[in-house]
Amino acid sequence: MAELLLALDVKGAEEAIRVSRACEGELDAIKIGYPLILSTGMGIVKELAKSNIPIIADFKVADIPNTNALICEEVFAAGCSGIITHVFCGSDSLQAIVDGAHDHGGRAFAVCEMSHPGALDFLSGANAERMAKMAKEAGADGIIAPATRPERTEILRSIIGNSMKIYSPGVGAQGAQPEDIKKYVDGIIVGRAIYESADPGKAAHEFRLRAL
Ligand code: 3DU
Repeated sequence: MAELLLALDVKGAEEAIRVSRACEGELDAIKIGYPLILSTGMGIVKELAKSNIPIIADFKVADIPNTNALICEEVFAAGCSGIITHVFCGSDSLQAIVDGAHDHGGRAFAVCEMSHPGALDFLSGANAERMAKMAKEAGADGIIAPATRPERTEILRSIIGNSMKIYSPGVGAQGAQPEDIKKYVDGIIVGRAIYESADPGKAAHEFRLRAL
């Protein structure tokens, strides 16, 4: 059984609140990223968190340790309960995110392999496997691995074991189906197939059932 995370990549507070309200009761977490935050500011986090749903900041952080620690301070002060970071900046940068999240009672997730075709240029294969090992060693709470390549996510699962979570984007608009990936992961991440739907609540309900 996999959780359902909504990738709320809409623009503007009004649309974010409309979609999140429509999906209330169907979601395990909301993932926010640059499209929403750049259009609304971080104040939207407290608004979304009013319905007691965890908010995960998908900022794919990729910087030096000090900057990463400063980013964590802002993300968790704003009310997020998780943060997503890149791993390729190295173990010290990754550790700053993991420690920054844990110091604030939050969770840290590491992007190991991405779901789009261009991921095969760098964020896949041996690089992804190495980053999964690094994420485990750093004490990350989980990794991000692709629903579009279940066979790769299965390999990454074998590296990190069952005590870490895997959240998996690529379901819906990018072509993967919940049934392809649910047995390897703890949660599926769905964006456009829910928020662009004429009835986001119904779409979320259907994805939730298919992820069971
Ligand atoms: O394709 P969708 O609209 O379902 O959105 C997928 C979300 O997951 C989106 O926020 C994107 O930035 C994020 N994501 C990936 O799609 C692929 C990754 O490897 C990591 C994050």
